[in-house]
Amino acid sequence: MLSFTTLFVAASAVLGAIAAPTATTPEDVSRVRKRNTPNETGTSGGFYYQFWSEAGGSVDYENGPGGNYHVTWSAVTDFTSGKGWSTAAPRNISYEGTFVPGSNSYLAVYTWSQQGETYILENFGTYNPGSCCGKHQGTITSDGGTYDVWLVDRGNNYIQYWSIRQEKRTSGVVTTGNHYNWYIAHGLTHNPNSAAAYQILSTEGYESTGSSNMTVGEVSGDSAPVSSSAPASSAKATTAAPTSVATSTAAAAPTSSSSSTSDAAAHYAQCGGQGWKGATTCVSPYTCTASGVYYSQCL
Ligand SMILES: *[C@@H]1O[C@H](CO)[C@@H](O)[C@H](O)[C@H]1NC(C)=O
Ligand SMILES: *[C@@H]1O[C@H](CO)[C@@H](O)[C@H](O)[C@H]1NC(C)=O
Ligand SMILES: CC(=O)N[C@H]1CO[C@H](CO)[C@@H](O)[C@@H]1O
Repeated sequence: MLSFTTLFVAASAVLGAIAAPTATTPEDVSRVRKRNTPNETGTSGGFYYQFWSEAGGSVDYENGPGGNYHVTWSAVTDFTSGKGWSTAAPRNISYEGTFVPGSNSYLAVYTWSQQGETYILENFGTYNPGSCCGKHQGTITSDGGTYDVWLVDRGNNYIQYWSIRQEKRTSGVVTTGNHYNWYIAHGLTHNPNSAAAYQILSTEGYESTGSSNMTVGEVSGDSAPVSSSAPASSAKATTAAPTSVATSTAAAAPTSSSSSTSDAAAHYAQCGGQGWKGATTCVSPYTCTASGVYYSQCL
């Protein structure tokens, strides 16, 4: 860990000096579309996961328990990875963890389709993808923040919508319907709810070095929340270029902190509301907080 940190600091110093011109080069359409053939996909801890990497640099992706995944990368060309669902919906998605983005990396609720992509960007590195080549569409106020909405036309009718949160964060709830409804009302040609091949909390690195350890979940107003207590089937995908630095994963199975608390609801999970029959207490240190007659949540 120490050597990785040292390496990361050194690498980001170098990238900081030289990365600006290349980081603003948008990915071409053919590269983006290739994401439809993920190098690895499957189910882990009750969630769909997706890992895709273009050759170049090294990436080490590992599924953890429940909605957890962990990824480290070094001088990659481009990769996307993360956990979520194999179809998109206007879900309320919770996430929390650590994100060390380096120069150009994205932490986003991400959908992919043949017609385009949507990024609800919660955090990113020194490079803001909206600054490159998009058209500003307006702003969305949601989940305690303000998002700048950008449309990026990749050509051949391949459209990206980006919601870029002004207040970067590494945990919270994303009310995706607020974004998708806005996009559709403003002329998005593909409806992510029906067109997307998957919807994940994505950690993406593009010509950068960094690390991310995230846990995703779903907050639902009318059904039991997805809990992250299921024991993990730990799957691991690694790509490495010849010159890559070995990023060893100690692969210590994370302790399942929520499995012993089946009577208490997890962070962000529902814990009350009219008609609610599930847990009404929260795991420490969270408090059951009412946000209306129909819904209380562990915050
Ligand atoms: C998402 O949260 C909003 C309130 O923030 C609620 O109105 C809506 O019903 C929720 N949607 C789902 C699918 O749980
Ligand atoms: C990811 O974070 C969780 C929660 O802090 C921790 O238990 C787990 O060990 C971490 N995983 C890795 C691979 O560092
Ligand atoms: C590491 C690896 O095998 N990466 C491949 C993932 O799939 C893309 C095509 O979608 C290839 O270009 C990469 O080489």
